[in-house]
Amino acid sequence: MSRHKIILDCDPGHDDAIAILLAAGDPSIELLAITTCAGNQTLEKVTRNALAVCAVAGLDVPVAAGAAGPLVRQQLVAPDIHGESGLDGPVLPAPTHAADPRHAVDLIIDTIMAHEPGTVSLVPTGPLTNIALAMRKEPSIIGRVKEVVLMGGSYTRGNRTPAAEFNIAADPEAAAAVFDAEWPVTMVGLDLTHQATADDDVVARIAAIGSPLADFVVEVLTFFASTYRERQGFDAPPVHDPCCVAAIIDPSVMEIRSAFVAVELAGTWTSGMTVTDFGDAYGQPHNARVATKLDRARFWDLTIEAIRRLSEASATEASATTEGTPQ
Ligand code: PIR
Ligand code: CA
Repeated sequence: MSRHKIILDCDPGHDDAIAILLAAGDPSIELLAITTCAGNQTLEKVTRNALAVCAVAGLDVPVAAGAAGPLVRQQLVAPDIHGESGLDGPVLPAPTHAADPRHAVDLIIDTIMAHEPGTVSLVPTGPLTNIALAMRKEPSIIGRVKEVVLMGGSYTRGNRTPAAEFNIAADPEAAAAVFDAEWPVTMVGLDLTHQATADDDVVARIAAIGSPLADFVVEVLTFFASTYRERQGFDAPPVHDPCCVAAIIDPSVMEIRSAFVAVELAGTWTSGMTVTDFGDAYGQPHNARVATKLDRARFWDLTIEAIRRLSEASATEASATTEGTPQ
């Protein structure tokens, strides 16, 4: 069976880091490229973090830096949750490879064009700036992408404001363009991702893998837990971004309903809200699939198994290198 080809457009970010690991470690996914967008922290920081995650996990996937800020608005960052580096907690290793020289928008377009139509999925887990720019630069990607499975929005309440989730609030104009385009969009919003909590049991299962990568993930989750506890009053942190990857690996991991989603651009207090009509109140055709309920046990099984597989792969590589080196 051929693997699901994905491009992960992210702003690492603790949960983005776990999304990279799930995408790289699950056997049913082919991670074609990682692109970065300013979001949780500045472009420079999130790109460095993406390269550091690749180094810890022993990944050789092209990483390209993209938009340094939103299309229209003032930049938002989230140091309250992700720290000054954007990935506070673990010691970040030096990158083992350089970023791809292309702009993220070009890497996205080139990667989509290099594969058969209908085979590449876009998985954005940060503000949608790069995706909107790529659509405008090469509109034919809209008909060529298999689907867009994005982390962002919510149909109940936001986290950046009472109305808006961070990724959409950070670049609402880009989000509006992505929802308006004629491609299949799945909104994996806070209503779903707040069910993906990393409680003590999850952290203990990861720690039990007993590898440098697992230790790194434990440090990532421990820091994320501390800020989510202090700033948001959560008992356990919701690990948002890998939920999108899980939805591609196994669609039965979440329940999904069709809806009309509009991104509020003009609201005085509601800018960036994803107004979601599951029915026909606005008389608009449904333009999105909206995730509602997570099979939490299955989600963590997939994620923990991916970390285990990556740990084994890098252990095998390390011992091959040691054996090949005269002592
Ligand atoms: C998480 C994020 C931003 C702000 C807060 N408070 C919490 C990041 C995550 O990386 C995720 O992609 C999304 N934005 C959740 O809002
Ligand atoms: Ca993110």
